[in-house]
Amino acid sequence: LLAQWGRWRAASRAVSPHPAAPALPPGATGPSNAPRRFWGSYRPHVYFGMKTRSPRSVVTGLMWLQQRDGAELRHTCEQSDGLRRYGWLLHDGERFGLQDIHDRGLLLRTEFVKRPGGLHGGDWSWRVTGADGRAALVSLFFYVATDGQGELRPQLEDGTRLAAVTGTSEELGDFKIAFLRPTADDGEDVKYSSFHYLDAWSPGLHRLTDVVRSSLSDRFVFAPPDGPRQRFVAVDAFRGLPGTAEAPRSHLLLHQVTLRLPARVEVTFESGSVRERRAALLGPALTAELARHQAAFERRFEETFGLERKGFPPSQRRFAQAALSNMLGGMGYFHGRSLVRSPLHEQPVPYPESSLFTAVPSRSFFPRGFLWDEGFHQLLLARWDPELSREVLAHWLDLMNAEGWIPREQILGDEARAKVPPEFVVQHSETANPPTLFLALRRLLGSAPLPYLRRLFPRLRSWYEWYNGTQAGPLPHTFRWRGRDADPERFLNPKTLASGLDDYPRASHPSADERHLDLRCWMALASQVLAEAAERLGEPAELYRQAERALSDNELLERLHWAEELSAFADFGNHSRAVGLRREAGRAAPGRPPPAPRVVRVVHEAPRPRFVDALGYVSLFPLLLQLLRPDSPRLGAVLAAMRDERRLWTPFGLRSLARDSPLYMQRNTEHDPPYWRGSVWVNINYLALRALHGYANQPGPHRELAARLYGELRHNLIGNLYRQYAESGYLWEHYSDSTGRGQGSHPFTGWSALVVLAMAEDY
Ligand code: 6A9
Repeated sequence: LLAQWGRWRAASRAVSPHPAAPALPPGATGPSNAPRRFWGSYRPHVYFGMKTRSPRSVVTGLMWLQQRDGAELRHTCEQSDGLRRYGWLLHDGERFGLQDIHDRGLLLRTEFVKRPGGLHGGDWSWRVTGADGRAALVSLFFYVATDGQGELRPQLEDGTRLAAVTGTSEELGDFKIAFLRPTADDGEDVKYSSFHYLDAWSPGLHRLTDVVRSSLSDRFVFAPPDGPRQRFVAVDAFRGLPGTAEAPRSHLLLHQVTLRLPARVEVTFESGSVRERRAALLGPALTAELARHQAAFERRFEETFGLERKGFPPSQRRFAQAALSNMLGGMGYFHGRSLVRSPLHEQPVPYPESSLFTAVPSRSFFPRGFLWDEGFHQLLLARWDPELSREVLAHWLDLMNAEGWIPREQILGDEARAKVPPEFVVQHSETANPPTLFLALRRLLGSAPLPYLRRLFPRLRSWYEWYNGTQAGPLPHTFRWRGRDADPERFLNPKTLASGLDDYPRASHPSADERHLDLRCWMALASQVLAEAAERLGEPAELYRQAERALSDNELLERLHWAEELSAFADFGNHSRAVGLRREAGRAAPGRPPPAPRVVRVVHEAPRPRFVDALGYVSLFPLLLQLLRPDSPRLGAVLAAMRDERRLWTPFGLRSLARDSPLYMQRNTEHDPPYWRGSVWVNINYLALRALHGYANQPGPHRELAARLYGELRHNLIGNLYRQYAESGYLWEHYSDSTGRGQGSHPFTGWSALVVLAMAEDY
């Protein structure tokens, strides 16, 4: 019985919240305590939309449709839309933003500006300006939708034009959203436009596109008095979603304007609790507000990063502004439950309901929170707005369970869930991810108010203890990522998703004897930062200092991780240096059709305990996190490997795996192309620059070499990211080590936006 009780208790701890007081006091992010950040563009997965930082927020959004054959309704950011470019060019993370969207011949500019006042986050206005070289017919759809609570009431003009929506909700009180008549640049009404509206219910926000799509009819004719007639598509009656039995949850009111461009449409949100309103935020008043915010942004950008001072030309400064702005404009507010599996659960179980305010790696492909990405994001955002960064950090720490674990990928709510294939949804409660929040915390420590730190501290300590307790390695002062791929026969090298470096080569045969160098270095950093935090708070710090000393002891580091045969630092484990993939005919069962051939791993040399013969990002960790002493006898070899073109050096940045490494650019299965096996990744290159800058500024035998590498690497990285942006319109997830071309998902203004800090030389 006791054993059973113990199991039950352990299982329930996996999905129980951490017992410490939350890092964010209750209500801290609501309209009374943080009115300036209540409304925001916190729906990074749509091209343009806003919501409030509340669990079941009323949302607003934009869709559009070019009225020509084969054109698609645009709404959520999809790579398959093939947009030439889109993203926030200016965004201050709080009050104002400007985005350009290039869709075939169409250019849409979306702008918003907020005006504080009242008790519910104030007012805001939108302006959407469209231009099109071919004066083609375009429809813009503006919508308001509820998410399980609140009430919306359509205000019709002439029975067809949705002129406004009035409403009430738990977080907003009373409000009114007005859709103004389209105007030309000079503010005059456009000559002819056509209006339609939709009033429908959806099973949830994740089905809004479907609801609109299934309400479209092509029976309409655009008939301006002095122009050609044209058939077009508009919302008609909602005919229901085929095959859904889901109960209605979202009330949707949508206003469609169809017109020839150029034209612009403005939308105003007015909060019922704003008592004295000077004038509506519209027309010339809106133009003036937008201009004022734009000027303030430019000034603050220069004060913060000094790129003009450093001599960057305007085009490169705009690139850097866009990188920062799209990270800020990509911030989301998510609410829901993760799905978690612990070793004690047979089935995944729901994690406690939680809210997360976070930046995201990619608005199109990964519009949700990722733990180790966030530490990198906050290196940049902490410079722009330390208070914002502190809030994000606190949100993440409040996701901790009773054991001290934070789930790696945050898929919260129906909209987030709808983007992820089911096999990727479940988070495993033994799986870690690099504790990069410590990286960000170190940047914030100096200016963080003590009461804030004090609230964070118990959680930081538990998090740290969780790593020490669950990711310990086979020997003292070693560490091992848990949760490597379970079925080694399926992969050339079983992946280590926990490390963040997914398919980076590790020991070929996962075992309890592995020692992972990157994790060891991350733990040295964590110990260091935790010690600093403890000292600032007057808490006992000696244990963390001891750990820091042991983990940064260069002799011990060498004994555990220096591979003489590689002349590099490395992982250790049960490893074969000769593995390959082979296509095998499936074994036919009698009387059955022959099964498809499958690819299996073959091991040509028996594995044995040894260092892993991979030279790449992992080998650099003692340098990346500056644990290697400037006078270390190994520093020269590490720098040489970095600078060597047959190994890590490329004209575009450092590649992830040496060109002469056995698994360089090898597929992991027939379906898994190489990922961290050669490409240039910006987060690690940023760490490399930071470290080189550090070594260049300390006395030591390699000081000059470090300075030279620093200059060259910075030049290469910035030059390539800028070139790729200018050519392709995007920042990318990673870059080809042979051509420099952007690869993977885009836009990716998660850690690739660290290029701004590299330009600013802000480490
Ligand atoms: C796949 C498919 C629409 C992989 O940037 C986020 C992470 C990094 O943390 C990690 O280091 N990316 C890197 O190796 C992207 C992970 C995406 C996984 C989800 C689901 C979605 O299909």
